[in-house]
Amino acid sequence: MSPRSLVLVLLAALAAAACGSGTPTTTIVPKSDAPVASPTDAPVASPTDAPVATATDAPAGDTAVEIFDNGFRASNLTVAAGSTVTWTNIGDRPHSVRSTDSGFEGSDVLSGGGTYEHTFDAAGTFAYVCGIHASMTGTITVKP
Ligand SMILES: [Cu+2]
Repeated sequence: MSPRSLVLVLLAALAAAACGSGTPTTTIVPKSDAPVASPTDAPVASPTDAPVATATDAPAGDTAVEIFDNGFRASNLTVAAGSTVTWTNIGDRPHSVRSTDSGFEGSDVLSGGGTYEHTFDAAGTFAYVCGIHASMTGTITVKP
């Protein structure tokens, strides 16, 4: 009787081990879904870049920058000399546009819905930052 009990214990242990190894196999299945999500994100990024390229190609004209919580979109914008750039705060928090190197005047604090515009006549690179959130930075590159 004792040897048979040992056999039963061993069989039970093997069965438990089999169940244990089966669980990780089930976990791998959801991981296969992750790569599917990545390709979905890639096409989304491409259309976002497209409008920026279009604005870059525009000879001269108004260009919009969105201020959201918390960042500038597009954060790096290239425009032609003579372009008027308009910043619009689409977020809920107050933000501002402060020239990093005094290259342009900059705005007061803009509450939600507030706008600020500046016409860039001279070519150059104009860095700016939110006067409230130092992590919010942007650059306007003006081409002649
Ligand atoms: Cu801000």
